Amino acid sequence: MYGFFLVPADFFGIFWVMTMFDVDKIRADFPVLQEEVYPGVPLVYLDSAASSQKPLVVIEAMNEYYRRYNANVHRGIHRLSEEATNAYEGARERIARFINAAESCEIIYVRNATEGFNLVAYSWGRANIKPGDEILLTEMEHHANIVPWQLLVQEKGAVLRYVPFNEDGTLDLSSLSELLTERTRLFSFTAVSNVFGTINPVKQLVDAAHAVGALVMVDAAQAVPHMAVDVQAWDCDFMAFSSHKMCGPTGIGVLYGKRELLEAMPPFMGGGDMIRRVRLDGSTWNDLPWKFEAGTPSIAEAIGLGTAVDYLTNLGMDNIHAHEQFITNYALEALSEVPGLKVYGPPANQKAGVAAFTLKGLHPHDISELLDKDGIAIRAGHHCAMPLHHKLGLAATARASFYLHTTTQEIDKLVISLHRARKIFRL
Ligand code: 7TS
Repeated sequence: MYGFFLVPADFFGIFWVMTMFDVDKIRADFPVLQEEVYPGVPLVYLDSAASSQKPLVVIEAMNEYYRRYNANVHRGIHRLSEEATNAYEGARERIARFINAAESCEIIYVRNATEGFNLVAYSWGRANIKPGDEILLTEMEHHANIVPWQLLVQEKGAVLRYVPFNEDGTLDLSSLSELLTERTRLFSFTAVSNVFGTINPVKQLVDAAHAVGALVMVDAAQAVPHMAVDVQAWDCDFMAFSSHKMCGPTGIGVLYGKRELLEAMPPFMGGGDMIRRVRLDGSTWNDLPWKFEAGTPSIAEAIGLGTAVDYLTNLGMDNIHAHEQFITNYALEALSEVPGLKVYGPPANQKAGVAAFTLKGLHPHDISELLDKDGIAIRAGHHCAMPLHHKLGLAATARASFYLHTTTQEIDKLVISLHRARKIFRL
């Protein structure tokens, strides 16, 4: 009798997500999700970790700029240029609010997260890193958060160290106090792994780094699109992310930096817009953020990113995160029923919407090719995380990744298609 009142532990969470978050309505916002990949085969897009799809409002905001007020920014004193400048700078204000930056001058437009890391490595790194200094990374980083530091330490005679990860794809923090010392100048790590999906304890790591006097850079490429991020709560010194993974266009990303650090840093690239005064024998620099934005910037793209931020804000980042947790939980359970399939990374409650997996007897590229015949887009390869795969003894994994528009029906299609792939290969 009492059983009547028993409900699954996550029932209310699921009920809440289903009622508050109208996925069908959201899907209607994305033109590409209405497409068929092959005749009669609708698109099942499970590759948002590589690049997200764009809602119509973002596409139209960029179109509108080109159609109605296309002009360069910060230059002409004419109406179009003023309107373009207002839209470009207005987007910066909304991005600052979105990640709770203290001031909008702490938002530097860059090309992508990769450029954010390179900017800090070249500008801050070359001014501050000396022989014997240490930079701490983790073994689960994307190449964008490894290679710029390798270039820097080679040039400076400095040292790179890495926090290892456990078998379950969480960071092994048992040796953190040996790795993070007074020699550490910077600890740069990802908030969310693009392979394991692990959500790392950012605040704890920031505090540990600050305790030894090191600065912190957070790779938020897989975090900002999927959950509420507050740079002041994290107290990170730098943070980078890409627009194209958060419903915005390619060609633009953000480097966040604390004002006093950015002010003390030399320019990254020289040219127009980043200067205050140029003489033949030398130049002085513009104020933040323009000191780091040399040349004509990606204007339409900044406007598109601003609109993407509005779109995500209206839906609510906590709602998006809750939906993705629900989908990830569903996906991990469904995938566990495919014989020979192994998902890498921690359980769903510690993980963002990423499921990297191998299927015994099938190469990840073959999996991806077979799934494509059913309209299912996943990624196969090392996902720009070769050191992570090397440690696992793998050359590649297949990876399905989820976003605000992913449905349980799409996960069911993925599982049916994987069963079909096993049959074709007589596994
Ligand atoms: N950091 C993380 C954690 C990422 O996942 C990526 C891109 C980057 C940095 C670099 O972003 P970009 O926009 O500068 O290229 N990750 C992926 C991926 O997982 N599959 O394709 C790109």
